[in-house]
Amino acid sequence: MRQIKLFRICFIIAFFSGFILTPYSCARKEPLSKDEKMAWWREAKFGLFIHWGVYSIPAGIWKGKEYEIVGEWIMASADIPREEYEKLPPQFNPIKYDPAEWVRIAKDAGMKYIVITSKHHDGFSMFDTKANNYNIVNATPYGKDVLKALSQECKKAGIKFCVYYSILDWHHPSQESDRTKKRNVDKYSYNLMKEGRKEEYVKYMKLQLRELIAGYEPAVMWFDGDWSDWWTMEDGKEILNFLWRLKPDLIINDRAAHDEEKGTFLGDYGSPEQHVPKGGLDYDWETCMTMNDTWGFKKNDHNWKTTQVLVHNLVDIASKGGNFLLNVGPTSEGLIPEPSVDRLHAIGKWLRVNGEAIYGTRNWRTYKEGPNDLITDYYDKDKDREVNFTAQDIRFTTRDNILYASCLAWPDKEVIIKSLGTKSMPEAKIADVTMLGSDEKLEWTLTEEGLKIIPPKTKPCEHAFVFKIIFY
Ligand code: JFZ
Repeated sequence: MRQIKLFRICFIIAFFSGFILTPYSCARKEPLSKDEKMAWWREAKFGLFIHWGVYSIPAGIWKGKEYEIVGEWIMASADIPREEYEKLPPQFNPIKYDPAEWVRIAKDAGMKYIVITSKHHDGFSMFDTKANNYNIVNATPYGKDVLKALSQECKKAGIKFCVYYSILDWHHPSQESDRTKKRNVDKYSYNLMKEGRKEEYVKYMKLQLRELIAGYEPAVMWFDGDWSDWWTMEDGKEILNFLWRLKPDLIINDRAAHDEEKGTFLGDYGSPEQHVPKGGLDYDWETCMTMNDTWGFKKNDHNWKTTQVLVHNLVDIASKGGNFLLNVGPTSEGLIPEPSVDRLHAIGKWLRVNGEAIYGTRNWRTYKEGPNDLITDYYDKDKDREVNFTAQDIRFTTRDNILYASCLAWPDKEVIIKSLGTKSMPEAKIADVTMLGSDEKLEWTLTEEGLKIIPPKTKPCEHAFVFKIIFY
């Protein structure tokens, strides 16, 4: 009797709560708006790119010869036959891999998301896949799913886990290198699709993408290698829709479906590489960049950008409304190179003082003031990467009624922010001016020429110095 009564009460609660919850559950079925979907990504601003695969074993050198181009391209640059490249996985045993440590390094750097290569152009899968045996679990002595471990650590740490996936595939039997192309790299860059085998490859891709979505719940799918002739805009569109049916809130970059000539793309954001677009872009974008001259580990690449250059890039990118995806190439043992770790730590130190000028900010009416610009790309290895910025070189970001003005050099005398002069911005009513990380009360006056600020006596940090200007 008592049981029946309890049952009846439960039933009544369940019945009425159904009524109460219905409107909410219906609301949840509404498709996410682009703004809702992109909210975390726009807020995040700074992420870690990881290029890791069996190419970290040769590390830029094949049969004693050193190759100029990026480490993850060694199969192409050294023109290594498949059977020979297949000897690498049995040597891949990253016993020092510590995913918790990698996540700690990213977090310490102030990064909010991690994008790791699940399969690069060499076709080797760094995750547990049933699509073939050419993967970390089945083909290496290590035998463990490195992506799974990283995704779990990211979840624990509150960092968004994201994956890179290459459409171009040098190992899949459906594709072959174009032997008519002269340079080794070109032979592979635009693979040919064997007659009648595209369907088989798309099926393979879909199986892998489904595995990635189901097993790793990536927040971003970072495609690459869509430039071969046999891959069309239509193919890209189909893949994007396939993914969004599986995971509606998945953010996808522009590299599964883009039209180089028309400058159009399908997907959520643009992915400029190794440079920061001059005035920014009028859609969501993320610059990906290396710290030295390679994505995948190269033993002899010691051409590291300084922390200062990297902080300046971060500030410049934020001032133009973009995100910064900064790369590391771990070794075949599973270690992130020390020079990378040092720089990441130093950027984190800067962000702990100045993070509020970066995270969750937008670009302001103008992104900069002052004479100098960042160098526009980093392909030229011999070019000096350091720009001699002055304290007049300022980058702006904004949130609510706050304007952040970052000086790219230490201002040892009065700073004049011209964009805020009563002539150029008569409506500006300033309530307060401080410098992030400094307790010193600042003297400031608003004049026709600009906002004049006497900087604090002591530097609160290095590399870039942020005035926080609060408007009424
Ligand atoms: C691609 C990859 O080939 C490279 O290995 C790395 O993963 C990087 C992040 O992305 O690099 C490209 C892609 C496109 C061009 C140049 C390099 N491009 O269009 O000139």
